[in-house]
Amino acid sequence: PELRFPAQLNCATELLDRHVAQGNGERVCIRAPGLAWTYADLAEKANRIAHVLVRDMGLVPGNRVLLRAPNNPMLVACWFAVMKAGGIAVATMPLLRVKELASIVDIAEVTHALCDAALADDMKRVAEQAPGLRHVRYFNGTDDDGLEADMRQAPAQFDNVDTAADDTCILGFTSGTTGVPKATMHFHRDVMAVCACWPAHVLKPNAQDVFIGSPPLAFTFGLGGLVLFPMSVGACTVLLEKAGPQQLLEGIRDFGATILFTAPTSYRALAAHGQALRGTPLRKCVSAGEALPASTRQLWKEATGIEPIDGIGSTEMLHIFISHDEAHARPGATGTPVPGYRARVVDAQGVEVPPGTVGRLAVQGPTGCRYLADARQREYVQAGWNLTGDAYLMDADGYFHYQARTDDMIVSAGYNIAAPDVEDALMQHPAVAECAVIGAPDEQRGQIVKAFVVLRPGHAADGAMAEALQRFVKATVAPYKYPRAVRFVDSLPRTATGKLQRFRLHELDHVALGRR
Ligand code: 3UK
Repeated sequence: PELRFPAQLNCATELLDRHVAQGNGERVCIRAPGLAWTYADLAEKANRIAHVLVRDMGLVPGNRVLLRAPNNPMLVACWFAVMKAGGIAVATMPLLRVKELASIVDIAEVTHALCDAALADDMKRVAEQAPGLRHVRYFNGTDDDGLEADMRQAPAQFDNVDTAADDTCILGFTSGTTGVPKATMHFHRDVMAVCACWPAHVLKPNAQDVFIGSPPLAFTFGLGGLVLFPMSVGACTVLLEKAGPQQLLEGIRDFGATILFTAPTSYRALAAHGQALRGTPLRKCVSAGEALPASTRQLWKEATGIEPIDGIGSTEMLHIFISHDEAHARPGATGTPVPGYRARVVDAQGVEVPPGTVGRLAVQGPTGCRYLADARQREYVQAGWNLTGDAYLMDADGYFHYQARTDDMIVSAGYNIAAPDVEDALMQHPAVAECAVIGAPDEQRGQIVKAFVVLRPGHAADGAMAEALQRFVKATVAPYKYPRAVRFVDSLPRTATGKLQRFRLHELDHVALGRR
């Protein structure tokens, strides 16, 4: 489909004010424990905050506004206020601390901040050492000089800034499992483009749906799944400040959620509550952030009767670009390009490889990578194609199968081994709760497959277990893929977005061996 947008476009007008203008202002937009806001409520709050930003905090279009809160309704109101005022939202994960925040403020040249009072300590320390960050307001606190006090003095109506469709409105920081953080720029039209692609063609939600999930709104997976997509169809979203398996389960039950967004790890943990979930109206389950192993897909289907929808997206592309609907699920495959996007697998020179061959994933579509002043732009975008850093193969039917991050392919004694293949095999063993596989340096073989395993309660982490797991992998996948080393750990290192940090396992491996 060809996407056309008018030259002037403000995504707040389209996603929020449109519902009020069309007479749907009384529909419930956001729910949270003990709270329900209609579209009209959210619009009014966003209008008042926009006035505070412009009138009290001196915001001008193009200023970067740091947003900081757990997933809650005020964060959404602040996000739309920034859009309305023509600012650029720089949302930050609640888990980040002073050092990371300071580097984001620096890279994004942040001048304004709206922050949840619960996260004020770190924010104050960052503001003290950042001379350019002049205006900070706190919300959800008990102080009577917080953002809410200013909002009461502000008008309930706001004239949205007449932004150009290609004005930047989001600076999304990559969750980055390694390296210095990069900011990705997205325009108002990019926000509308992702709403017109994956949800319209794959998820197909309706105004009666109730969305719920775990990804932080500072992660574009969460922003899309829990704000943009529900609002693009006039549906309701449930925001949970803490969204572990238990809170998700309760949230789905209490709010009657119908669409769930979370990551594979969370599906594995939630599967234990399949019986309870079968009694809820839950009907669609979206997995992204990491590959969904075939074994996890199977586990979830058996537990709940629901076929999960996998989708690969990235901060650079803003949202999901390869996925499948329930009728086209293939175990072990991410799916086919989302209508609007093209994808192919290329070699090191950028030449397309034949079906069945592992290579680098290249995608293009209405959204794409624009790093803010970063040399890595030339690595991600080559000849108009976005190279996501993932190794994939396309089968004869055009389905894309995830292999590994390009730099996570293991080469052992000449064999190419994709770590996720071994992880999927290990995860099918009943004693394994979570696992991660890396290529550990080895004199003889170059690399050996090494597995870090978290056992389920009641299993002994001993040599017999290690051998049992090795035998199990040999019997499940090609025997040369079996982990020659197995190490038992209590938990796996993950980023704020729940991604496995394989580089930390490499570090752990070095320390354990006394190297470095
Ligand atoms: C990996 C996947 C296999 C892959 C994201 C949906 O994850 C998101 O963005 P990030 O920038 O990371 C991007 C990288 O994560 N990945 C994500 N989803 C999958 N690998 N199967 C998947 N389904 O390496 C990709 O390059 O943190 C996901 C929507 C918006 C997002 N920002």
